[in-house]
Amino acid sequence: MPNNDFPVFGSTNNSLLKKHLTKEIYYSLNDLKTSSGFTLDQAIKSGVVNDGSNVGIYAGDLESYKIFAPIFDKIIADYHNFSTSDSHTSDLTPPESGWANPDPEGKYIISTRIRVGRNLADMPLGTAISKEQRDEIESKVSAILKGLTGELAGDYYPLAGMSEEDSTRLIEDHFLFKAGDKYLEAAGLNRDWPSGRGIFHNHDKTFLVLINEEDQLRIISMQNGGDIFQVFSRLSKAVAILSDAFSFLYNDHLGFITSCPTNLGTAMRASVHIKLPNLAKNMEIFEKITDEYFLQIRGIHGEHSESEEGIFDISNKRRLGISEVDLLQGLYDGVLALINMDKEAV
Ligand code: ADP
Ligand code: IOM
Repeated sequence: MPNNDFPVFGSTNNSLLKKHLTKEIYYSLNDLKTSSGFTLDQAIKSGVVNDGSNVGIYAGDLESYKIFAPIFDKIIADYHNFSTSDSHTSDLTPPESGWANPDPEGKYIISTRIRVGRNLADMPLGTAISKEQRDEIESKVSAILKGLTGELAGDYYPLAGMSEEDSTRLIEDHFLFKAGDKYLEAAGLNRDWPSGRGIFHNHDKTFLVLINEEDQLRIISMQNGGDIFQVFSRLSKAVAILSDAFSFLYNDHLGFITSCPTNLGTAMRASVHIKLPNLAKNMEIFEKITDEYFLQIRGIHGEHSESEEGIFDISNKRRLGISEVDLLQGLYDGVLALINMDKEAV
């Protein structure tokens, strides 16, 4: 319910929400609701109560991006360098030329992971969804996943009623949801926990789908080493199968629609866990290279975590207005530049 009070942000809050939310924008939008009943106060709660937010705003549905456009458009422009007249084109076809492994000797890249987010076209996003709708998604998506064959065949593990043994194993594999994540909690994404949530993974643990986390589907391909092309080819195959089975929320301006505006467009984050011992001692040069290639540095336990033992998570920062294939080319070029710089710094 709108409370008519302009939010008070903490002094350490550096979110894009705090940067762009003016009183004028707030008061022009705070009594509006989308058809799923989603309000501005719900959209911004995560960024207001969590000073560590990078962005701090979530959509409840596609309509949120239109009704609350005065704030979303500013944040989208800032994060993705993308204007209201730009359009998005997706390209998930692995290029015939492929990409060589940027670290053929396996000295730097520990693992590669590419994920995309997807949400169903006829549903509100997870922030505004009802328990019945969430449970329905789980049952439809898990049914398709259980029917996958070949390399993608595997098992589905619902969070509700999960055995101690499965839970321990999934935690050890770093596959389990971040239970109690405060950012998702404040965004309304943990309601009715753990009902409707679960994890599918193939037998080799190189293909995973998280159901009803920040997005309804997080489709993930990952493996040890730096073979970006193989990881992308597997992802592309899985996404094609799921796109035949479901209609996903998409439009020509914003691409694939996701609950967090950082993921709009490709909804893809392609990352390598990489050891750069020499660059780690000179973050100024490190960040100069990552900025040049539009890459983001995260810690090894994901967003909002720190680097450990000189290992970094390097991924594409932009996701909108540029295709999946072009983003991967940028990651490849940037990772190669980082490795070369680390070698020179010896
Ligand atoms: P997102 O799925 O939005 O990219 P996070 O940054 O929170 O989310 O990462 C989710 C999980 O994926 C974390 O546990 C992180 O350690 C793991 N992860 C990310 N990139 C890699 C990678 N290249 N290799 C192995 N694990 C990874
Ligand atoms: N996507 C999301 N988890 N993140 C950008 C949250 C935030 O820090 O604002």
